[in-house]
Amino acid sequence: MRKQKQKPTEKFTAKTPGVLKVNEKDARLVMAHMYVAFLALFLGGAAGLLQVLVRSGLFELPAPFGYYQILTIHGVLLALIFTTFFIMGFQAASVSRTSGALSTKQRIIGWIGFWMMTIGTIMASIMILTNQASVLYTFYAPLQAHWIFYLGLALVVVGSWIDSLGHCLRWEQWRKEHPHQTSPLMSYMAVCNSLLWFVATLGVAIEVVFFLLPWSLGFIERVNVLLTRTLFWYFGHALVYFWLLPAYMIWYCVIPKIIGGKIFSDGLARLSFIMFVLFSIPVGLHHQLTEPGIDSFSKYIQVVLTMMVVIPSLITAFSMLATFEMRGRELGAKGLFGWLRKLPWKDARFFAPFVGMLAFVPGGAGGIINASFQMNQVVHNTIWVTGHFHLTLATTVILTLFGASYWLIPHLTGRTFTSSLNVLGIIQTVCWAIGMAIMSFGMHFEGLTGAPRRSTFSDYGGAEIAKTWASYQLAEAVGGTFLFIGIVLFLYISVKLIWFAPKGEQDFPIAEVAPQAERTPPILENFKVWIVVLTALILIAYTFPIYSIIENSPLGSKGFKLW
Ligand code: HAS
Repeated sequence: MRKQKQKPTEKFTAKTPGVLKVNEKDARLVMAHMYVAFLALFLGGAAGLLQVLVRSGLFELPAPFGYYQILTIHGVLLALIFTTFFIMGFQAASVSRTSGALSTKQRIIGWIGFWMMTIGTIMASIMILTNQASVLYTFYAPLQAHWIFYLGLALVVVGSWIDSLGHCLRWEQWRKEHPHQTSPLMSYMAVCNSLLWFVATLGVAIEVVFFLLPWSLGFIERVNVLLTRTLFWYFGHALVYFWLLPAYMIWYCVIPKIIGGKIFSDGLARLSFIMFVLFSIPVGLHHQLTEPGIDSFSKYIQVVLTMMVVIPSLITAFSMLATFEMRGRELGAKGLFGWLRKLPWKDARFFAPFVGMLAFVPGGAGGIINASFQMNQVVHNTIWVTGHFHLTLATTVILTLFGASYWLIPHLTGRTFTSSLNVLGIIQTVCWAIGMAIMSFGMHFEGLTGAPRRSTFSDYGGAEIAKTWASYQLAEAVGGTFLFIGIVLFLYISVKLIWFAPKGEQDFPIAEVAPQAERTPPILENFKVWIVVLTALILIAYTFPIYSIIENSPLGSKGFKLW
């Protein structure tokens, strides 16, 4: 019992001189991103709580607030703003820690990106709060928002390009300083994610700049709805991997260190990241499988490519299990699953991401169901899909980012993750797991009975089936309440780690590669090759559908016409 009360993070805390730390000026840049991210998490989480209560009929929003307005706040602040700010900050910290401090120029680039994103966020948020942009996080036409909302989002995207440019430049500088050497894995992964982000956001940038913005300003009378949706989903599915890859960075590079082990294979980790770069983007049509106006063959090609993007996740599952097993056997584990007992269950920095990994088993399986062409017809636009992304994004990714915050924040603020905060971190994770199990599984089952997503109890009128849905929605409200408590707990721990925890040194754990791992093939670092392959895949997947959407739309019926 006494043993259990030991400070769980003590043995991992780097007290030795010469430990690689994130540079102080870089730390300030990273923390600026974190402040905005955490504020967005609080407001978006509060909107989420209101939403489950309204959906279940337990609460009525006071005028002038509306359900779609609250849903937009929830989606935009959590799915777009919290994630982008956290990821940009996390990438800057990872590059600074593994490639070395950012140069003054690179840091200034980071600050410019940060301020552009922040101004954009304020603009978009004001429009949502004043009910002039209740268009949900997907902002599909023909729903129209105030032009300031679109401009704000455009600033967030361009700001993130500038921000991540700094990360890529630092990696490039490292390569020049260390010719013929394999670059640090974590920096390489940050570059992959930045490349994926840049290519993916081109779709949404075209949608906003050439269509939604001129339309909301009254410069053009109407937009081609199918075209704008297709441009959105060109971006939208890669967006989910932009969220996932930072979690994978933590799984591959940090978790092995926390458990006292080694990275199973550097080459395999890089291969899985390159596969994400290649296959994340040409798959967006799997969000539009039920939409008329896109031919079945194009949809089929993208369904096949979607199955390709499952492979790097299977590689990751294999690598993680291998890392766990190797470490377990080192500690004397016997039998097929004996290694499970050797993992540091009482360390929140491990426990939270591990629960995230577990959630990805059903979450990933649900994704494969979604992507399975005809099967998509059963679940599309039902609340099953909401259940899917609460398991993947809101559990796998978010719990991993929470777990990472427990060492990242104190590392940056010069404080320590104490044993009492660690206990709170474990409670936070359990609270999240219980809440998500109730809410997300409720959503999956409710979805299978046909319950639509983005609708409230009152929308169903007196429909008989609504009685069945009502009990699921009650369960979802209970789950959502647990989740809100989880957010408050996480923010409490973060506030402690930023301002109040004891001063000290907290390690930014980075594992070494296992000595028996194969040498990393240099081709994996040759981005020129991968950009050519990526361009070819995008052209194969998108040229025909985009051409035919424009040609066959009512706007294009008298010839090839965009507007
Ligand atoms: Fe998805 C809809 C297909 C992954 C997020 N997805 C969404 C939406 C979001 C989202 C936000 O094809 C809704 C968008 C909207 O608003 O309309 N998704 C997939 C597929 C995958 C997938 C094939 N999605 C994600 C991830 C997300 C995410 C990741 C966020 C981070 N998704 C779809 C489709 C739709 C969709 C359709 C449209 C549905 C519709 O009709 O609207 C795959 O990438 C999943 C592959 C994953 C795996 C799991 C591998 C398991 C691992 C865990 C290892 C565990 C360990 C521990 C090591 C195959 C890596 C084990 C320990 C033990 C003791 C066992």
